[in-house]
Amino acid sequence: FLSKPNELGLVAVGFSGGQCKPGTEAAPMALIESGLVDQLKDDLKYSIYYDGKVHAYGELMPDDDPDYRNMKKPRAVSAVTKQLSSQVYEHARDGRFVLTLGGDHSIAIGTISGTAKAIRERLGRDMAVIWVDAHADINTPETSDSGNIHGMPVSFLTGLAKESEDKPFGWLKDDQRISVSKLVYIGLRDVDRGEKKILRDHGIKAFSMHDVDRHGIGRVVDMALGWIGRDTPIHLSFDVDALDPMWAPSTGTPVRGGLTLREGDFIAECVHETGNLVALDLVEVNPSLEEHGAPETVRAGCSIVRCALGDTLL
Ligand code: B3U
Ligand code: MN
Ligand code: MN
Repeated sequence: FLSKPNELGLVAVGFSGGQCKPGTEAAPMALIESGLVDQLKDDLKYSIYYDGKVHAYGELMPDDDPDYRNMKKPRAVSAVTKQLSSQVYEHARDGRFVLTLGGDHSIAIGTISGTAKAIRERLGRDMAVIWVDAHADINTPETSDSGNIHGMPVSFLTGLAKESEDKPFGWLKDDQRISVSKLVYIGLRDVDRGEKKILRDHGIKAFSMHDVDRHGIGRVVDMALGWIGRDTPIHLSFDVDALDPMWAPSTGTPVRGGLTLREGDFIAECVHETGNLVALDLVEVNPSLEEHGAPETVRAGCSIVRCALGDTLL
């Protein structure tokens, strides 16, 4: 699917408006400063297309951003993700792999809509999404208790939540959406009641930590990839809180009982091995929380990215 398999478009998104805790805007720089880009260039031999900026999208911030349909900061998140969507789209349209460093998980509204559209145009195919997370992030504005949009991106991306043209997220069109049948979760362990109903009602494929315990990560990944099917382009959206707080403590909503770092790396390695990966998001690293654990969390994030991009143990 990648017409230029060694070309990597990098987008650094310093945005934290999809939830209430400041700090995730500092993650892209922390990941880059810890040597990630140099490793992708020097060790994994990618040509990197990067504008050298961490985008904060300050120019897009509305003066006034009242709650709408129970969403917090709807206009800011809508404007940022719309802009990000076209940045990601341009890389993917040109046949590059797209790596997006977040930022909170609301930014996936931008990244996935951008790749979905580009892949449709280039290949006439629907893309699959593997969502690795402690949370399902599939609340609609109405089912969400928190109003935080980072808990809603999947509902907008699948069309479970929609808006009219002139409203926040009204820019999102069908050619930028994904099908619920092409969505697979791994790592879930903190899913709201309303979200459980959505997953059930739509028959969405989800592997919780219970499934990882029962079958082992090897079989879970095989089953997830089997569900997606061969020769389907894959966008991997990796929330660092999928990892146990032991490995990734510096994140907004840590949940105990998560994946080990090796299990996270293994998922990334296997998805790389399919040869079908077209884009990766790494989100929710927050270096200002549990600061003693921030270097560890950043290292874990870098490790996931390297594995997804083809780093091997041997
Ligand atoms: N499901 C809750 C909590 C949450 C979702 N994503 C994160 N936390 N990181 C919500 O706010 O929708
Ligand atoms: Mn998430
Ligand atoms: Mn999460």
